[in-house]
Amino acid sequence: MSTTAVQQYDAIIIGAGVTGLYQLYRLRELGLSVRVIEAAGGVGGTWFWNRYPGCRFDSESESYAYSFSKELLQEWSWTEHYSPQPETLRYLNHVADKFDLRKDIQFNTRVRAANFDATANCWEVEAESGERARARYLITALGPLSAPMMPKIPGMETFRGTAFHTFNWPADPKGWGGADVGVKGKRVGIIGTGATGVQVIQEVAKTAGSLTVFQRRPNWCTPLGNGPISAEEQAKIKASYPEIFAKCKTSFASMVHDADPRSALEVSAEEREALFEKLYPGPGFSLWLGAFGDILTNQKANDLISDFVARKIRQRVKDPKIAEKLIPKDHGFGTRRVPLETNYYEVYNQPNVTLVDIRETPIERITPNGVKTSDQEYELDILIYATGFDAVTGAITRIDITGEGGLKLKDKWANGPRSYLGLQSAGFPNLFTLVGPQGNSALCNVPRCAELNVEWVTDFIRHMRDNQQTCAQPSKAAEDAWVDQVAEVADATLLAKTDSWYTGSNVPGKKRTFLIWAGGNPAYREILADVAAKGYAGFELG
Ligand code: NA7
Repeated sequence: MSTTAVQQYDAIIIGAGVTGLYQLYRLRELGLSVRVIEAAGGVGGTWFWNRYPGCRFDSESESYAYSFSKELLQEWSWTEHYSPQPETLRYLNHVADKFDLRKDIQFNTRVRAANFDATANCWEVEAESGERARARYLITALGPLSAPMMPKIPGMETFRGTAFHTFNWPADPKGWGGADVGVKGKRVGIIGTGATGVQVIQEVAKTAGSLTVFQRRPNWCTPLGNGPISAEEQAKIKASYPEIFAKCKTSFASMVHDADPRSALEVSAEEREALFEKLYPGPGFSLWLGAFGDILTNQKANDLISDFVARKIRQRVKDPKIAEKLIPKDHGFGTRRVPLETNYYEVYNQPNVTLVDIRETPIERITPNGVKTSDQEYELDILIYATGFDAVTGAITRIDITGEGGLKLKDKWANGPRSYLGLQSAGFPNLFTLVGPQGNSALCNVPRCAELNVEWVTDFIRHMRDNQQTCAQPSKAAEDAWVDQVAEVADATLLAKTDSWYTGSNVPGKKRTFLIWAGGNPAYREILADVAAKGYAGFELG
């Protein structure tokens, strides 16, 4: 972007993470002039920011790789089955270099606003610096979890130690990971026990003098089953990429795990227990995605698996009182995102770790010295907020997006997002929201659903060009029907009944609504293909 002349492009992509990089590659291939605008100082999105110790994939590394380049697949060797953040960031930088993507990316530039100019049929994007640029197509590639959320606790600004959100963990100036913030021997507090908290707690507990975990609600965590990839496994992975990606295409969450099609209620207790035992150690989401198909739709089936995982927690945590605090009582297994772990529960057997249940003894304020609950003050040197994100919609609505007739996207979405296919919203022509709300973004192995989104949008833009069309937006009827369908599909699951970031209920004041397509990726893929085959049915093209 420029402060002098307003630069014009065919497409502007916001975000240079996994999705944005691939969209840039595809649109450039199509011959479009493209500008990617990125707030960070480098590529990588979620992997650029989340540099906290313990941050790693919950997807199998090989299933997370970009699938579009055979050469890339063969030259890159993942070292662990669940890649740690520094390696993933190195991978994404390798991709950016290999395909010469950086030349079209403007870093350190945060988009403040985007306005649709109906007369010129184009979007004008404005950065926080005041710089502007214009393009026919505006594509958000912001990721579902990129708007970090700090809690509002009285006194936060008075804390004299070091405090930050996990998303903003300081970078190691000499490497791809996080800086050593001096946890060793120190008094550390962590607020939050979601997937992030569970990862960082295990690492910090290794060296902290004392670690106090402030838990509001526990989650059901299961073993990751990580390990190094041997030379033999590496060769096998590289020889079987087509099968790996084919498998992902047919699985619910675009992962290598497939649910057992039987009901948990139709098999004997012994058979059920044997399957749970087999899947519990991992790898990855084996138990969540590989157990019986009805555990996320049938309360009785869910009770059985929840009871199994509760027993595992009781076995692993020595103090029965602490074990009970770590067992969720307000939701069943898998109805919120399952954090994966290696020794999470054993951490609470360590003498340097304290679990504070803040529903029993709420945090009253942050003091200059630490955290004051209704029970006592915990003195801390470092306070880590693992408090999550304004997920799925937050990163989009934080940008002041104005469509036709002055319509603001955040006003339109005030009662929940409204889109067609998760990709466009009526009144916002030529704005595409990749891995956005009501799409397949977050119940998915992100690169797989990102590739699906990117390839579909690229084909759509090609179709428009080939048909001399310059403007696309969904009809109101198509959008209304999709909003209803997303709700209906979600309502058939136990996930919609549970408070989580999937429903937006983790954000104070956010309208509770299921934010993502919960019908699985094979169905979503089919719907997208069908819409395209019918000449982009449901879209108004002009
Ligand atoms: P999550 O899963 O939203 O977890 C956030 C955690 O922070 C969770 O335990 C929250 O408790 C807790 N939290 C949030 N606000 C507060 C306040 N105000 N006080 C105390 N505790 C609070 O975010 P993550 O970053 O762990 O994971 C997000 C996704 O990233 C994850 O699912 C993966 O897909 C990757 P709560 O449960 O709301 O009671």
